[in-house]
Amino acid sequence: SFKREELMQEVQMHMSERRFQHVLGVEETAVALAAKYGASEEKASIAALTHDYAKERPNEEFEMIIQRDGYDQELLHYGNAIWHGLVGASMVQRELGINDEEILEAIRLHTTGAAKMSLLDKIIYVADYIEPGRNFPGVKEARELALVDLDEAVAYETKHTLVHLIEQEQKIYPKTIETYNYWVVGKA
Ligand code: DGI
Ligand code: FE
Ligand code: FE
Ligand code: FE
Repeated sequence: SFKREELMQEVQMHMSERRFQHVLGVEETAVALAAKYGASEEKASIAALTHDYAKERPNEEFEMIIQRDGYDQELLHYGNAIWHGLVGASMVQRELGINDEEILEAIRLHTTGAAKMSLLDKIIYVADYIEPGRNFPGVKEARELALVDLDEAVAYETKHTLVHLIEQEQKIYPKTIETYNYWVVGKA
């Protein structure tokens, strides 16, 4: 069975104290959402604890893995924001021995979302956005939506993240657009 303390220690060693506190906030939030919406609380805990595991790895390491492991080479035009989940999931698998495909997929999708998301994917995506340490205009509305309708919370987060990225003239990853088209514009 799942050794939470061991996993926490391993994660803590790979990041700043500030980021580790974020991870613990995501875990608390994800487990609560799992209980509310009927997902596995254990999977929510593991996915939350590991979702930002790779966030402090050097760019060179991501670039090496993207070139070595058959990822779309277009990924090289992005950066840590996109790599730490999508590519980071492979580091979680290799280094922490987590082989549960539902958990790995939730880690892969936690930054960009996707049109097709499992309940666990949505929980991690939303928990990352609303954990107690987050403090930005709109977080209160996002927290309220998450308690009422998880899909509405996904849509809210997606729209507001995209607006923010465009205001900053950041490069938009195609998966982020896919998420917006599906969850904000329409599921038809
Ligand atoms: O890792 P966290 O800070 O907890 O949160 P995250 O993984 O959800 O997001 C990391 C960053 O990625 C955040 O600043 C928003 C940004 N992001 C999300 N979608 C895109 C993106 N950045 C770019 N350039 N393009 C995207 O499509
Ligand atoms: Fe992240
Ligand atoms: Fe996020
Ligand atoms: Fe995070």
